[in-house]
Amino acid sequence: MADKPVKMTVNKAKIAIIQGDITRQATDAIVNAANSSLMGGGGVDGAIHRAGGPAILEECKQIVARQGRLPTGRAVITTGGNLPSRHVIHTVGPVWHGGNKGEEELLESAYRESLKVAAKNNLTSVSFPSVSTGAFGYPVELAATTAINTVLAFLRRKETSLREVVFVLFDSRTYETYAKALKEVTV
Ligand code: AR6
Repeated sequence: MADKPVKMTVNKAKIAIIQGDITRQATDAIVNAANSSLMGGGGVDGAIHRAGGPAILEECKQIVARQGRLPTGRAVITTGGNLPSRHVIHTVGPVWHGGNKGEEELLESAYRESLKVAAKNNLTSVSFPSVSTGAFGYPVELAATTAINTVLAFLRRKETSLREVVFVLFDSRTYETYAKALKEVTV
């Protein structure tokens, strides 16, 4: 099951769900589940900075010097450094506080703003990790539904440069949860 990609087409774009390491993805951009400091961290953030090298952090520092910390739900783009993807889109998902602190809207915003940045830069393909469901504690089932619905709504609303959106899930439980969520919207 885990090696069979789950796919769906919307407008001219394809959505795919795969299990793997996002730092190995060769889409135009990969999305980083960062924090507001943009100074790196653990989880997927740490993996991206390790694999991409110092050029990414350099650009993050310049962004923070220019515009301050990145608010939750927003996104910025940098080089991909040594990664196979040319760019990294850094977004900040919400910390889970039980669900009554605007978490869902903030998670929607993180995905939507990342897609907007990708489209604005004329990118054709972008990969997402499961934003907020690691250190930030967002329940995976809820996050998967919100992530997929937000991407679908964005792609349905208007045609953009985007032709491929890939969710790259690290562990099998997260992969299965996203695959189920995509299959549920298909029917
Ligand atoms: N490829 C794909 N997914 C990955 C990878 C990878 N190489 N490594 C981890 N994941 P997290 P968050 C998955 O904690 O919850 C950082 O310290 C992981 O298994 O990376 O948004 C930041 O600096 C999980 O499913 O991000 C922030 O401070 C998912 O990525 C904070 O953590 C997200 O887990 C952000 O927390």
